[in-house]
Amino acid sequence: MTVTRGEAACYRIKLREPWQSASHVITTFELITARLWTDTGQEGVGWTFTVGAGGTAIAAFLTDDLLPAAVGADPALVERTWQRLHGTVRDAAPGGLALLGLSAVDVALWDLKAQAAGEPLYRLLGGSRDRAEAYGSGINLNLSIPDLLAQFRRWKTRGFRAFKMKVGSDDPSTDLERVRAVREEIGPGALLMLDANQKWTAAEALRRIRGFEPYDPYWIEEPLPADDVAGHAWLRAQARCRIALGENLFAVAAFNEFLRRDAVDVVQPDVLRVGGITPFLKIAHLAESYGAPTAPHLVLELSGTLCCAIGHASMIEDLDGGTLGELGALAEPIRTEQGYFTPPPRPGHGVRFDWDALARWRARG
Ligand code: SMN
Ligand code: MG
Repeated sequence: MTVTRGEAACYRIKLREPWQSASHVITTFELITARLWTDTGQEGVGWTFTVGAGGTAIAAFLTDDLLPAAVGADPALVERTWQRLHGTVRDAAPGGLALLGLSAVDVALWDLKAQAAGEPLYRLLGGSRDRAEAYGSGINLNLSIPDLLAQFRRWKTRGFRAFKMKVGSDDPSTDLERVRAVREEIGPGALLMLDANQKWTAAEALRRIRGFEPYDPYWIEEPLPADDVAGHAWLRAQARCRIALGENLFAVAAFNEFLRRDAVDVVQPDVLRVGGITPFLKIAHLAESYGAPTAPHLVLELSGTLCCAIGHASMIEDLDGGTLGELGALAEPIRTEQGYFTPPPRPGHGVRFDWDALARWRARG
């Protein structure tokens, strides 16, 4: 099987409601797709995303550089192709937009490889389990307490037992009031994760975490700037609370540094940021060797498949309004049931886009 042609597009999907964290106000979800066709008539589909900027540049990078370089590739040799394409993008941009583009191509290649094998992708990648546990997640710092509690009640109705909310309000007492109200709503047994999106200094984070302790957070996510290894190591030792991070790390070596220096408990690689499935698996296996579980960032439809592949998985994130189905991008819905994701039973990753519905959001390609 040989790749004969590729095509990229960027879709700028306007959100119905803005998403707000301690470091974002997001109004547009950019979906960038990469489609590969083969001499055997197969189509492999990959994608990446941004939360508002850079999408058209990624599509241009794909169209002008990455997709032409992928033509002629044999999807069975995905590691070889990844290394070659990484060589193409490495000097132009170490990480960042280039790696997001490479992620889309890598996912399309794995989709083709699994189709050729006639297997759902999770089986080809390791096949550790048949379903993955998910948590309800909201980029919800802007919601009033009644609206926040309504969101949690919707998640409870859908069968979730684990939840994530944003913290990092300017006034610490605002955060405490919100977390207290949520803990009362979900009860003592449910898992509650708190995400600060890099807002604090180490000293401030320690003060804030002490305040959250009565509400028993399961993990604190990105309390400090994403690349501060020493700060996270210090905080983890002081706070005795699980630290989760990784959505803003790009290289396998960066994950190793956090693990090696005891600076993280739960790693959160984003498969569509780190360069695709090929490096994602290396990160997950590396983390396992340190005893750290992997809780993939976002991308429910693919993160679920990956958690069903790897040995030491935590949970996947079901972002309220942020799954491809909720964004109106899918021809066949993929959603969690009773807090669990089950991989689509067809060969490949099984994610089918609704190209006609997407057309109205088209920005470039
Ligand atoms: C998040 C922030 C910004 C975009 C997407 C997701 C968030 C999360 O940190 O972990 O869901
Ligand atoms: Mg986060």
